[in-house]
Amino acid sequence: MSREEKPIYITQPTLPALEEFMPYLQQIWDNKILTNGGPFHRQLEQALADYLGVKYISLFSNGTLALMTALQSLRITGEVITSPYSFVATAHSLLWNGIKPVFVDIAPQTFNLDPAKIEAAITPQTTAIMPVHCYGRPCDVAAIEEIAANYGLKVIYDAAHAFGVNYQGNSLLTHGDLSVLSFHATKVFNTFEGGAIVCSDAKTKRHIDHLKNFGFIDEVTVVAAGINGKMSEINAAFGLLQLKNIDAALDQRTQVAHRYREQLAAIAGIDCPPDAPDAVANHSYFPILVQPDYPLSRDVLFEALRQSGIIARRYFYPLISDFPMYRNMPSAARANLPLAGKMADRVICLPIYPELQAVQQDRIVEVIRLARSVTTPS
Ligand code: T4K
Repeated sequence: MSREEKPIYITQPTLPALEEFMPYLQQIWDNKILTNGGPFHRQLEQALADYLGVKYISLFSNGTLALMTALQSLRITGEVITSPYSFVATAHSLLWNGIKPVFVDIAPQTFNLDPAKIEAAITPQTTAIMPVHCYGRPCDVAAIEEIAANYGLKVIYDAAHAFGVNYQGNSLLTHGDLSVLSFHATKVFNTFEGGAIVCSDAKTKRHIDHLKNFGFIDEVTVVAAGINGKMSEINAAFGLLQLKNIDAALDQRTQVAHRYREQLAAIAGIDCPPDAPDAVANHSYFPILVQPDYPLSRDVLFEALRQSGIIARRYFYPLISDFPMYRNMPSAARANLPLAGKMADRVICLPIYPELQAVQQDRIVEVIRLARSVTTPS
């Protein structure tokens, strides 16, 4: 990396001009409602439900608390089938609820739970499936829902990556009992920190809203052991402003993704998994697979990128099931998760975000092209 070249991170949050946010702050300062379901909170819930094409949304202070509350709201206990190929929050939300995660392998094309392997993992203790739409790529929702119906299981999608993804003509978030979003700084749509639960009926939303506010239904009545998961007015106001620019941001991501595809197609040993059929992608991540016919290993290429100031990430390596709190579980054995293991060992997520410039992309692709001649450090 030359001295004038800045590092390129896997992502950079899209931010509006600061002046545009000032009027929102002024309103908060004027009315002094900072949290607990204020006007911006209510507006953002409605605006997001409209934008995403879903019935109900409950905002949260982050995606992890939303996942934990989603499990509480459906009274999930015992064992839950989930993917090892995800961010740790997926399985941590289960452990924090005293639920045992049962890891099932992923399918080759989707990076998501392989429905063909789910049934074998169901036991009398299984109460739910928590699949992940990894990188925003749709799970095989039809197959998962059929299994859930046959066995009387709930389905909670970890849709942290799936903001704005459409599948077969509808929002991907309409599938399952609940879907959970993250609005973290690194996500397609961010409110600094934030998250949400999507549901399809008013009663469930009411219950979730009680749970995220300590279980209060009025000043003197607590109906459940709830938690504090509320989004603040600053985050909600920021979300409203962000929503104005989201379509442009998604378009820019699409252009970045197309450019990578065109340029990387010529490099042997680098595979770009195709976008899912029937889906309008959000290009939240751009995973490449470093295959055995590429001259360097994944980790050597990853290092070469770092040395050139390109801070790509190996999402999702290590697998969740390899972390200490999970690795002794029988379902965590690598032999049970061959495909997830293979992907975790081969994947690199390249930088992708709306402001990523063509020259920066050229620089990234050039490193991948030239790294072929880099000698492996001993
Ligand atoms: N489920 C799934 C499937 C998830 O992927 C996640 C979160 C969750 C659930 C939980 O949702 P939240 O509770 O987070 O709402 C990041 C994010 O922290 C995490 O939200 C995300 N998944 C995960 C995939 O990625 P790190 O540890 O890799 O982030 P970090 O801090 O290294 O940031 C990555 C890069 O982004 C930095 O190198 C620079 C850039 N960046 C980051 C931040 C925080 C910025 O430019 N500005 C920033 O403010 O986990």
